[in-house]
Amino acid sequence: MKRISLTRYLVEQQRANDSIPSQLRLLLEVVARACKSISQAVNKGDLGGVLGVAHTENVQGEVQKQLDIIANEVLIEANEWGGHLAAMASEEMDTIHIVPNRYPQGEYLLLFDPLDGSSNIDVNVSIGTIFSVLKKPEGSRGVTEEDFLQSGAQQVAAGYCVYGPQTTLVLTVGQGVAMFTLDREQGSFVLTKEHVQVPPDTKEFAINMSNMRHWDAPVKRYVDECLAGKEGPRGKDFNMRWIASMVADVHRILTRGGIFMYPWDKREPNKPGKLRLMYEANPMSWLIEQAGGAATNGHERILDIPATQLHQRVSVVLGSKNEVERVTQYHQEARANSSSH
Ligand code: P6P
Repeated sequence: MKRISLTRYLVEQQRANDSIPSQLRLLLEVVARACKSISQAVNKGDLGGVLGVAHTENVQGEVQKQLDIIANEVLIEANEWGGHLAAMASEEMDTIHIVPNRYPQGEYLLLFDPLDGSSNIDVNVSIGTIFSVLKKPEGSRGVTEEDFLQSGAQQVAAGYCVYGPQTTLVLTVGQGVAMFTLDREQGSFVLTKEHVQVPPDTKEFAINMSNMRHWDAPVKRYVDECLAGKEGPRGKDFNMRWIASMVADVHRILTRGGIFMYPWDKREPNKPGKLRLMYEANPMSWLIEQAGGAATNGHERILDIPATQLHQRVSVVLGSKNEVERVTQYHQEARANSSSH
């Protein structure tokens, strides 16, 4: 494969598929540059004096790490002057950030989790930035939070940047998934994989096992069958991984297959799940689907779930298609049984 830069890839995609209007290409290059800056701050670690907590809380009531706030500011500052965005939304901000009047407003909306996996920052485990791009609804004057409340199927671009042994940007604009590795000598992202495909079957599941006693029956059934291995109903042994960084777990699945689950559990019955729909589940689900995998909340396709709140949460089951379909089928069987009693 040609080792071409992100810029050349986007220009050639534009020429081939007309799927990347120049304003969207500009936006994606700005986001990539912001991820490069975040990577440098993350890589400094203690040397940069940016580890540890910031003694503030975000809208989720989670203690913020200094790097959470730094990453959020890098993305805001990088994106507000370019004229391609109308507004931004972030896990770290209560409400949307409208592009200030001193800059021209564009037609795109950018949503992001600036640094996902924060519990791993201080222990030098992979973390990442997740982003999603929507178009501002036609004809709406100004921009409001309601403009962001679109289903994941409306995304025009989605991706993440994983800050691990390599810094890798993973992106889709609806023409499949491509991966770009940061060449630190050049200071540019270089195409290292394209037409990424998730194997439809897997022997590797990812879930936080410490929550087992709180799971709903279909999830318990699925995991019990994996643990039963060769002698059990699946007739094969399974391996388990849980990095507690969605970006790292999804990157592994895009690279070698697997199933990732953060399901509803009975600890907080009114909370549909832990992960956020708009800037975690939707972008990751589109990437997985674009790579031939599947993503549901146990019952329905995540990308079809209506958005009602900016920070709404959702149950997530995503990865190798045949395994996601099995878990979803177990949920449907359980629902059918409960309604027939
Ligand atoms: P737990 C990180 O905080 C995150 O939002 C995802 O990146 C990750 O998959 C999940 O939460 C980890 O949650 O409960 O295992 O710490």
